[in-house]
Amino acid sequence: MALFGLFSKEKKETLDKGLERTKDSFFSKLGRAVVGKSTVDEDVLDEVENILISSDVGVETTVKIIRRVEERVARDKYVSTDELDRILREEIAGLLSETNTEGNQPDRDDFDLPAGKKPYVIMVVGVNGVGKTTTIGKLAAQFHKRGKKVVLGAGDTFRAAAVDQLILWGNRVGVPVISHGMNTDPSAVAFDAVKKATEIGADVVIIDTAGRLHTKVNLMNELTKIKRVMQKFTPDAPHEVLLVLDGSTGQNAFIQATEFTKATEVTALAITKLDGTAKGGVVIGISDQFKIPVKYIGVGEKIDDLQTFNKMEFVDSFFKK
Ligand SMILES: Nc1nc2c(ncn2[C@@H]2O[C@H](COP(=O)(O)OP(=O)(O)OP(=O)(O)O)[C@@H](O)[C@H]2O)c(=O)[nH]1
Ligand SMILES: [Mg+2]
Repeated sequence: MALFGLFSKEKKETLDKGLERTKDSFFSKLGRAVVGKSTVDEDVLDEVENILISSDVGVETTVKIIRRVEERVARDKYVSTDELDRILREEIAGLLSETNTEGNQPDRDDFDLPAGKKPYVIMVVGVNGVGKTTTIGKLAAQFHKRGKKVVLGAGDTFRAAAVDQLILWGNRVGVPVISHGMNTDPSAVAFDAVKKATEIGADVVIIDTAGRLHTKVNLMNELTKIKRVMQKFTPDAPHEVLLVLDGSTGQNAFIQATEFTKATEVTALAITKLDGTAKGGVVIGISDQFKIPVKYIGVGEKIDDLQTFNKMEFVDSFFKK
């Protein structure tokens, strides 16, 4: 696993810290499951299955993991409980490496933007309170830090505070925010943001959207309209539709991912609030079950607490004691 040496020390430490509660909960349960047992038998496997499910890995992914461990136990005949951590780690890593490979390139530069799309248009969607605006602020900071020119669009015009919050982030990072204020047409904001970004030669424009409308149909219609209006200016926009999910809601994040991906075209996922929750296993399940790559994870409220997601790095941190 020499590749792990490439990850920056700070990134690793932040991730380790962000996953602390999930790990504490998982390993204390696992420890209890093997007390007084020397071999991994049916009972231990049943326990492991329950632990994975209660860690929000999700039933489907848990079943796959257990099946892999079972096959291994059958093959090796005797598997000591001392080896359980290592085996789980290997099987989870193996499983995740078989699913979508994006976000699984350890030598890829973090937060790079695809060439040939300037400005690269990111539209951020998700239900209210999941961390959309915060994620936009953190993303803007990362791009800005790498010398990219960033423009933000205050497309959540549903609440006055939402516009103010984005402007605050813009000021903090030092990037312009296009805003028409509250109760204005979000698609006009998106249009102006893309236009402004093009005029000033910006590299990336990130559009905030409302998570709360009167009905789900309204919300989806609005997202469709924002896209359509932006396309009048930049025909292939948005280049990325980033769905933000709150990891601390566990199974709810799965449900939101399912619903959103059915209703609108989502191209990338961000899973926030992994710090301070024991439900971090949700990332393993979502990363396994959805074809759409988990691109970013939020591990705290601070500006630097957003990371690009790398499956192997995640598993490594998860199983590091
Ligand atoms: N601990 C922690 N808190 C986070 C993270 N990401 C966002 N938050 C917090 O979650 C709360 C909601 O974040 P917002 O960014 O306002 O969420 P939103 O999706 O824009 O919400 P609406 O605008 O109401 O739809 C804020 O208090 C954030 O500080 C994270 O990774 N970790
Ligand atoms: Mg918001």
